[in-house]
Parts: sequence; structure tokens; C-alpha cells
Amino acid sequence: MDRRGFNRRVLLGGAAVATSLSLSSEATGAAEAPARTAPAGGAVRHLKLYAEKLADGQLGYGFEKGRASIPGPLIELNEGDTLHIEFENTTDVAASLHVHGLDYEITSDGTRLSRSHVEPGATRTYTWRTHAPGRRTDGTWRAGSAGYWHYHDHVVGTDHGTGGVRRGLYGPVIVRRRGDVLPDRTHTIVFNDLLINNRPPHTGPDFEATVGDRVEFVMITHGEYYHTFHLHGHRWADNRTGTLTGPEDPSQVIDNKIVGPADSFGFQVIAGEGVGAGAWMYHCHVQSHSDMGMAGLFLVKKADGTIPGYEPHAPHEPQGADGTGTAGGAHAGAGEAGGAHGAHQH
Ligand SMILES: [Cu+2]
Repeated sequence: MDRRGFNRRVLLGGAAVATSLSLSSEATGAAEAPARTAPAGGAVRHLKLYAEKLADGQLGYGFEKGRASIPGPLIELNEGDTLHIEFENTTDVAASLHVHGLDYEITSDGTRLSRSHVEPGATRTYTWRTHAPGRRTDGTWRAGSAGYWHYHDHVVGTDHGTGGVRRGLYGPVIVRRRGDVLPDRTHTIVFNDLLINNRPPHTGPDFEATVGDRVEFVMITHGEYYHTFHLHGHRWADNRTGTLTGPEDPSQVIDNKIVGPADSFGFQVIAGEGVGAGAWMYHCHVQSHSDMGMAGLFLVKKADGTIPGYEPHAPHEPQGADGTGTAGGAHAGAGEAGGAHGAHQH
């Protein structure tokens, strides 16, 4: 049940007074409008994706030529959708596109072993399919595709894409189930070795929101190390959506999660809910890792745009409202490639 429904139930229960269970919008800063939810899938979508060399020598994926970013753009689907990706490799080395969690035939595996990689200058269409959960004919239950997943190169450097992943060829995929709550905005955080999103240490990335925004984070890990992802002032449920479905949902609520190479998860928070505006840190909680710069800020502004107690001093720019997303319900479209900050060339 959403906050609004919960609120209503408390009121309908007889006591038209605020109780400890009543989460008013004044207390939470949350918007009053009902949350938007994902529609049923079943669409066939087409997308163009480029692998490119960035100015700093790293590699990135992008929806448009010259707009590649690290991480690559968000690809968003609804269970039942099929996505055909025309992948063009503009780099000077063989590269590929390999996805986790979705359905694909061996010809879309994105590995040299299956000859589904792409030579420099060449193009190949990869097909990803997704499905809703359901019962198999033998009576057992088949999981659906919904989840926070990711894609990456599997060819550059070694047959496991070790060089491609290290240099930035990775990105997020979200598959939503009908009825999943849609966020106002989605941000991607990738712990890759001891860097975040392949940026220099101690340079974020930072993400901006206003109190009450429903902000989604996709958290992916790559590289050689295990980490713990921690966000200050906000919590999430350790389940598929990162959100509790109601008062009986047994999922553990956490604010810290151990992650290892190729893990991915996601969650949504109401920015500043119950805690207000602020420069809320997120970081790896392995102490030496955070000390070495695996940290960034979730900059939650008051409605007037200010952030109490925060004096910007770091040299990096926040990733703001033009970041990513789900704006307008676009699918397999919007991504973090939008802004100048996307390519991380500073
Ligand atoms: Cu770490």
C-alpha cells in the first residue's frame, strides 16, 4: 500500500487525528499525487547503441554517436517486452554487448566463444526478451524477468571483457513488472574496482533531488573487489524492487549492502523522507575504500533549492534533474547520456 492509502486507512479507521502511523505529506515531504506504475509489457522495441572511445581513452556505450557515457545509458523494459539492439562498434578493438538477467539466444550472448562479438566498425543486432512470471506446465513456478540488471562488454582485453569493463563498457537495465512504482528519476552507481562510475577518486558522482522526489538508484558492481554500499539518511528493502509491498512484507529493511563483481540491485527512496534536506553521503563502507575516495553525495534540496549546512567545495558537478530516467514513461530511451557530465571527460 502506498503512503496515501495507508493514510486513508488510518483515517477511515475512525480516528481523524494524526497517529504515529499516519505519514502525512507534511511530515514526509512526499508528493500527494498517486504514484505512477508500470504498464503491462509486450511491446517490441528497437534501439541503436554505440560503443565508443571517449576523449580520456576510456570506453563507453551511448544511444547516439558522440554521446557515449560511463555508465552507459539506462535501458528500461516491461516484462513481456522484446528489444532489438542494433549495436555499432566504433572503437578500434572488437567489442560486444552481454546482458544479465534477460532472455537471449546464444547468438545474442555477446561472447567470442559464440561468435556474437562485433569487430571494429561492424554492426550486429542483439535481441533481448523478457517474460512475466507464471506457472510451468509441470506445476512449478517460473520467475519473471523483472529486476535491476546490467549489460557489459565481454570481449575487450580478454574473452571475459575484463578490459572493456575496466575501461567503462557497462550500463544498467531495469525490467519492470506491471504495477511496479515508477520513480521520478533514476541514477546509476557503479563500483568498479576502487572507482565509482570510472571517475577519479573523491569526485562523486553527486546526484541532486528535492525533498519528496521519488528517486531510484541502480547499484552495480564490477572489477576485483567486494564492497558494501551505504546511503546516509535513507533505507530500502532487500528485495526485488527495494520497496516494501505492505505491512506484511517480511523483507529486511537495510541501508547497507554487501556487493561483489557483477552484482546489481536497485531501490527507490523518497528524498529526505522523515529526515529533510541535506548533503547525504553514499559510499563504500569498507573503510579503506571510502578513505580512498569511493564516496559521493545525494544532494537533497529544500523546495527553495537550498541545502542546509552544505557548502560545495568538491570540484565535481552534480548530476541533476536532467539525469536519467523514466520521464514521460519513455522506455529503452532515456539514459544518463543526457548531459555534458555523462561522458566524465573532466
Ligand atoms: Cu569498497
